[in-house]
Amino acid sequence: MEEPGTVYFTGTAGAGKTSFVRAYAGWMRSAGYDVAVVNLDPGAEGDELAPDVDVREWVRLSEIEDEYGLGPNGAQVAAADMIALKIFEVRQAVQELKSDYVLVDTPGQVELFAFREASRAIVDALSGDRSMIAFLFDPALARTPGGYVALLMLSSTVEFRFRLPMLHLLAKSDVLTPEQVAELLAWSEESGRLLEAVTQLTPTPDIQLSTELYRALENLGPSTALLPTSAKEGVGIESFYQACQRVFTGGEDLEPSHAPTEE
Ligand SMILES: Nc1nc2c(ncn2[C@@H]2O[C@H](COP(=O)(O)OP(=O)(O)OP(=O)(O)O)[C@@H](O)[C@H]2O)c(=O)[nH]1
Ligand SMILES: [Mg+2]
Repeated sequence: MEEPGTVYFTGTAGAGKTSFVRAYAGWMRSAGYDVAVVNLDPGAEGDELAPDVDVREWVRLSEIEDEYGLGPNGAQVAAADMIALKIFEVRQAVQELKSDYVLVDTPGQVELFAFREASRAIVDALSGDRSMIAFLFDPALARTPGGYVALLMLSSTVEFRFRLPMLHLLAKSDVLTPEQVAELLAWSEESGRLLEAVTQLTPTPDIQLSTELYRALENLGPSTALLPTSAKEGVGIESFYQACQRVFTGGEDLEPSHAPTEE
């Protein structure tokens, strides 16, 4: 059997990861795709995601906080180590579903997820050859040039840590005006537009640092264009699917008989 196409959804706390996974899984299912949703966030509250495999069955943040007297961040660190110890059970649960696609919602604190060795062990165990990361840009952070550069740095760090192909999504694009969305797209697509914005709009004391950071990113090579999405309004979902397909199969559909409907 061909390996499933696995997508990890990451981004800063509250960027919209869980909402997007939910909306995307709903769209995929209604289009006839066989998809499994995995919750890797031991601190997730609520069950609106309705994951098929839920790491909270093995490790729950609230229980770790109580048992070890830890705060939320200390508990997240301990939880990542505990999940790593259980990861082969989690992997077996995912494999038993035999799904064509696996969508993985990750913990809110991206820095805890990205920097811990345990997370790398977790991602390594769950990833086959067809795995990628979707990094969600929170519009509240992305709309200033300095914030946008900072998110690019963060996404590059995540890409560097996990060494998987990455797509950049602009989450919650419905909270921005069309002009603001167009400006962010220009920053992501047109060489020099972001630098221009950084030098023109950043408060003077921050210009040099933002410019240097921008240049460091530029030296790493071109980054992927930003894809505007909205879980709330169902924007960009099909485009995201197509972008994933290009990463997984060079554009081929896994199930041509289940062609998705137009957005
Ligand atoms: N307007 C709008 N709000 C959204 C959208 N997606 C998510 N939100 C809101 O943004 C907040 C955070 O959404 P989540 O999906 O929980 O984000 P998350 O990244 O999973 O959050 P953590 O796991 O806590 O880091 C919630 O109040 C959502 O209702 C969207 O497309 N548009
Ligand atoms: Mg979440």
